[in-house]
Amino acid sequence: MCFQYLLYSYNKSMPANLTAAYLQAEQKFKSASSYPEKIESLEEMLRTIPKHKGTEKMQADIKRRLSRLRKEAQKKKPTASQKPFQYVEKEGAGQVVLCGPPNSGKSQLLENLTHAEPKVANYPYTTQKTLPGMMTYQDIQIQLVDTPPLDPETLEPWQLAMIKQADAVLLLFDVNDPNLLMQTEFVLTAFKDREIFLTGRQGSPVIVLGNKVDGPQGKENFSAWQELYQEKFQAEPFSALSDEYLSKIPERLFRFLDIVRVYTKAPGKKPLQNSTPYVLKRGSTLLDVAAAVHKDVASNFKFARVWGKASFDGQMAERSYLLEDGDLVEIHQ
Ligand SMILES: Nc1nc2c(ncn2[C@@H]2O[C@H](COP(=O)(O)OP(=O)(O)O)[C@@H](O)[C@H]2O)c(=O)[nH]1
Ligand SMILES: [Mg+2]
Repeated sequence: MCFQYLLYSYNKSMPANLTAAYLQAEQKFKSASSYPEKIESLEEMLRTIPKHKGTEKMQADIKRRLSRLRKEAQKKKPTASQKPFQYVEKEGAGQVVLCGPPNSGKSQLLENLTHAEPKVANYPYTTQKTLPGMMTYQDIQIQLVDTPPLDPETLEPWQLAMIKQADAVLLLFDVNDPNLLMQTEFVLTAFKDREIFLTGRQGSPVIVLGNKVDGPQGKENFSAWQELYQEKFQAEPFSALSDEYLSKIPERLFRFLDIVRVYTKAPGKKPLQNSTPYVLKRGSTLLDVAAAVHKDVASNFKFARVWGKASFDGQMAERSYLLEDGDLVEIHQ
C-alpha cells in the first residue's frame, strides 16, 4: 500500500504521525514481489503503525489486505511435486539463478556482488544448497541465488526446475577447465531436455559467461570455446575476480530483466526523498501501477500526471500510458 496514497486519503482530518519503522516496512512492501515478503512487510506495518484514532482506517485496511494475501498465498502454494526442492522464494525486483559446472565461479560471483557469504573454494561440490543474496542496482535490489553444480554425478531435477522458473539465469563456465567441452555438452543436453534456451534465441532467460578469463591463456581459451559453440550460444568473457567485469553486472541484469522503476507522489505534494520505486515489467501501464498501489486506486483512477524522460513535466496521461523507467506519477481519482 502506498504511503502517499494513505496519507492523502486518510490523513486529511487527523495526522497519522507515522514512524520511521512503519515507513521502512511500507517501503519494503512496495518493492516486495513474493507472497511471504508481502505478508511479512504488512505484518511489520501493522506492528509499527501508531495505534490511535487517526490511523484506525489504515489499520483496518492493512488487516484486510493481510487476510486477502494470506488466502491467496495458501491457494498459490505449489504442491510438493511441483515445488523445486530447496526452492528459494523470489525477493526484490527479480530472481537471477547462478548455475554452471563445478568450480566455475558461481559462489565467487555471489560473494562479490552481494552480502551473502557462500563457501568459495578451489575444489568442486563446495556448494550443495541454494543460497540467496541481494545485489543492489541503484535504488533497487535484485536477488541472486547460488546453486549446486550442474554435473552428471549430482544433478537433480529440482535444479533445472529452479533455472526454468527464474527471471534470469547466469550460466558460468570456467574457460580454463580441462573438462570444459564435456561440461558444455552436458549442460546443453540437460537444458535442451527441459526446453531451457540459451542466448540468441528469443525470450531466452540465460546469459552465458565464460569465467576466469583473467587466468593464463584465459582469453585465448574463451575465444576458442566460443568459436566452437557460436551456433549454440553467445557467451561473454568474464572474471568473477575482476571489478572491470563485476561492476557491469548489476546494470546488465537490470536491463535484461526488462523492468521499469516507477515513483509515486500524492497530488499537490512533493515526492518523498529516497522513496522506493514500484518495480514493474516493461510494457506496464499507469493502471498497472495504480493497481500496485491499491486496488481502490485502480478502480477510482481518473487520470495521472507524469514526470519522466518520455513525457513533458506533469503531462496528463490516461490509464493506458506506457510507463518508462524513472517515471514519477501522481494519480488522480
Ligand atoms: N582466476 C579466477 N579464479 C576464479 C574466478 N572465479 C572464481 N574463481 C576461483 O575458482 C574457485 C571456485 O570458485 P567457486 O565460486 O567456489 O566455484 P563454484 O563451485 O562454481 O561455486 C575458487 O578458488 C574461486 O576463487 C575468476 O574469475 N578468476
Ligand atoms: Mg559453489
